[in-house]
Amino acid sequence: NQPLSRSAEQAQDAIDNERLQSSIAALATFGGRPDGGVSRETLTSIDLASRHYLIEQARALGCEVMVDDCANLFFRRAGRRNELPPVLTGSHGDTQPVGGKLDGAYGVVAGLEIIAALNDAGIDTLRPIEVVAWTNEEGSRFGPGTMGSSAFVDPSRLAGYLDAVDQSRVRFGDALQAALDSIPGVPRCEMQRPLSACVELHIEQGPVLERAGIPLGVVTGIQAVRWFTVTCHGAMAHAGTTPMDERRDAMAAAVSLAQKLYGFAATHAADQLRLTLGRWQVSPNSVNTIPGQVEFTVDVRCLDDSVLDRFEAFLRGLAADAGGSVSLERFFQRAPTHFPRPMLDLIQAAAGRACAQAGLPAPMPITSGAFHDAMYLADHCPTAMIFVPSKNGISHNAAEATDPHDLFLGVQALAYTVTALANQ
Ligand code: HGY
Ligand code: MN
Ligand code: MN
Ligand code: MN
Repeated sequence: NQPLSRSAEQAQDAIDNERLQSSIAALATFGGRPDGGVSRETLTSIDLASRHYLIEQARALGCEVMVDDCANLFFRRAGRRNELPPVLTGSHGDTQPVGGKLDGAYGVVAGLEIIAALNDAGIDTLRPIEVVAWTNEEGSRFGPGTMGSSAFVDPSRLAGYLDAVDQSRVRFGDALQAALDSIPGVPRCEMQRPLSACVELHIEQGPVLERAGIPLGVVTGIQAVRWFTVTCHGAMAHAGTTPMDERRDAMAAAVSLAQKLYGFAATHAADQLRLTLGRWQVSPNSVNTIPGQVEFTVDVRCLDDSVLDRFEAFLRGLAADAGGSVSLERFFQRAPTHFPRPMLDLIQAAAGRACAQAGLPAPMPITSGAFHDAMYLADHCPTAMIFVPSKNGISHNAAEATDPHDLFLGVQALAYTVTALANQ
């Protein structure tokens, strides 16, 4: 298989680090913040502007551009046998409300850099290669997360997403239609299309690789995740006149419920259960009115799904014991994902070559604490991920950063992997 790995090696060696770093910086200007972070929530006008920019970049590389019903953008480089299912790489284009330059964006830019490198080196591949920018991976503006990739894999999910609303009551379906209308010249493509394989390059967003001093991670899987909305119902009343024992204070109820959930998490620290009560909405949110309603979100994760079953039973028990004053909705649930061994072996070889060439330690296997679009693609085709370290393990924070050389190594590893897969 000399020609196969030969062109994979050529692709790896053709990655241009300077062009890569400047492409990352250019995409980061869309929603760039004074503190160095990026605020580019899904389908905002800033996100739509970044999509126009990516379309221009892809067209300048000779790519065909397509969009599907969930506004997932695909940038396609033809193969010798164009009718064969493509190899897909890329990631999500949206960020957290206060995000960084790399979460998602790095994988999209990496895909375009690989296409530029293949063009430079005059390498053609048997199969087409596609780079995707998924819609709404974060789930921070409209819940749940990974809407684009989950709908691509199972289009029947899209209808259930359309009525999700953001904090200003904008419907996802309306934002989606506006996004599609904003790129009239881009042809529509089918969802659930056959893919021969998918590889996503992403920052680790945690401290493991950095603490181990290892520049690349072979992602073996992704932990389970569930999201809930908990709503505590009380009665608005006057803060000054209402005796403490005559209140139905929704905040008092929410705080006590939250404490019980943190208590559950503390007793399951050994299972590495992770609990985040990230978004709170108080109504009427007035300094001198007893809250009539408090709604908060629950993000709970664990490698072991049975621990999340126990958490959910505990939470539902608390709601049931509250005599109708607590309502609960689960709006995101994903069991653990495991990537297939043959894909892990290929990534180990690809990443291993990049590290060896740089005189750096070999890649290590790592489970992802963050969820990714790849978790749904794994239901659709052979899928895997490559990680680079995050400085101080920080992400979902403006200070998110990765050593530029690690970013370069990651794209080299991805280039080998994608090119090898596109020649199989
Ligand atoms: O929340 C997550 O795990 C992903 O980074 N959106
Ligand atoms: Mn991400
Ligand atoms: Mn994220
Ligand atoms: Mn992701």
